[in-house]
Amino acid sequence: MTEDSLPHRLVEELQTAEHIVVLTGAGVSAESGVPTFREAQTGLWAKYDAQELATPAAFRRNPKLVWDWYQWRRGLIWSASPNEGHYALAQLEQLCPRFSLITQNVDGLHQEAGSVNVIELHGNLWRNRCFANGHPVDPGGEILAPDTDGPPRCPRCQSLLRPDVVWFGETLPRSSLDAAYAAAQTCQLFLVIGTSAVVHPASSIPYVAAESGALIVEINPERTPLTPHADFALHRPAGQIVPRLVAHAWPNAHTTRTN
Ligand code: BV8
Repeated sequence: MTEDSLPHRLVEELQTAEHIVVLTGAGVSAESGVPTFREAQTGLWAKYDAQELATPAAFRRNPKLVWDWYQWRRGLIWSASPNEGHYALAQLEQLCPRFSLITQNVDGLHQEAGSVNVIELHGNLWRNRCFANGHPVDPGGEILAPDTDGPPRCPRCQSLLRPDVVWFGETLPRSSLDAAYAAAQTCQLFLVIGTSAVVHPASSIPYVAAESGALIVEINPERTPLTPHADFALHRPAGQIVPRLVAHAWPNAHTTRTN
């Protein structure tokens, strides 16, 4: 494949697949200016490893530190907008007969771009729940409050609030994981976009699709452990390549973007 050409067979597969499934990771939000999970954290957070902060133990040890880390991320994402890759995936959902979007991201940018059927494996950082009992607490103005003296308390049980995300060492929501595996087992085309493909159990889902006979497409500027197993590996940024794939497969489709 030259720098600019797209594999013809891939375009054909997009046009003929009954069910297309996409699994995204932080790389899909990179072109929106949201740092990926493994990029060196900036500023205050440079000395922390994200993987150390996104754990129940870290929250128990220092709830204010973890809460402020999420407030910092919320601020970054608040000022970010979906990019062309997000919008192209929202358009793809409208164009193919059956579509499932599975995301590891917690930023909500897929939904903001217009994606409807989104399976959030790791939750969503725009929601809160209480640490002790999981009471959902609709975030009010505090969602973007600057550094406070730590997390607010649950109005029902007074335990500390935490973001409604899945931390390392916590199990994923059963319904989301079951839906993701079911989609992987019934699709003809599985696109893996913007993920380092190392976090379990999300990283096992493409292999379930492959075992069920789906074609695997990886879109990532870097190689990952999945690359050798992909039928197509497009080492390009998602925001560049996904809109081109959609435009080549559906040349007469008009973009549905409203802004
Ligand atoms: C669990 C929410 C039961 C929080 C996140 C089996 C083997 C080994 C380890 C384990 C295992 N089973 C469980 C584990 C432990 C652990 C795990 O997987 N550890 C890893 C590090 C080995 N898993 C868990 O704890 C899971 N729970 O399994 O429960 C259990 C528990 C303990 C032990 C056994 C069983 C829970 C995992 C969920 C953690 N929560 N997020 C928050 O966000 O704050 S994970 C978080 O990290 C993200 O959600 C995401 O999933 C992950 C980061 O991955 P990526 O999205 O891929 O992002 P990353 O930065 O890594 O890569 C970005 C990629 O984009 C790069 O490849 C880059 O090249 C590319 N890119 C950059 N720019 C672009 C681009 N691509 C395209 N276009 C661009 N422009």
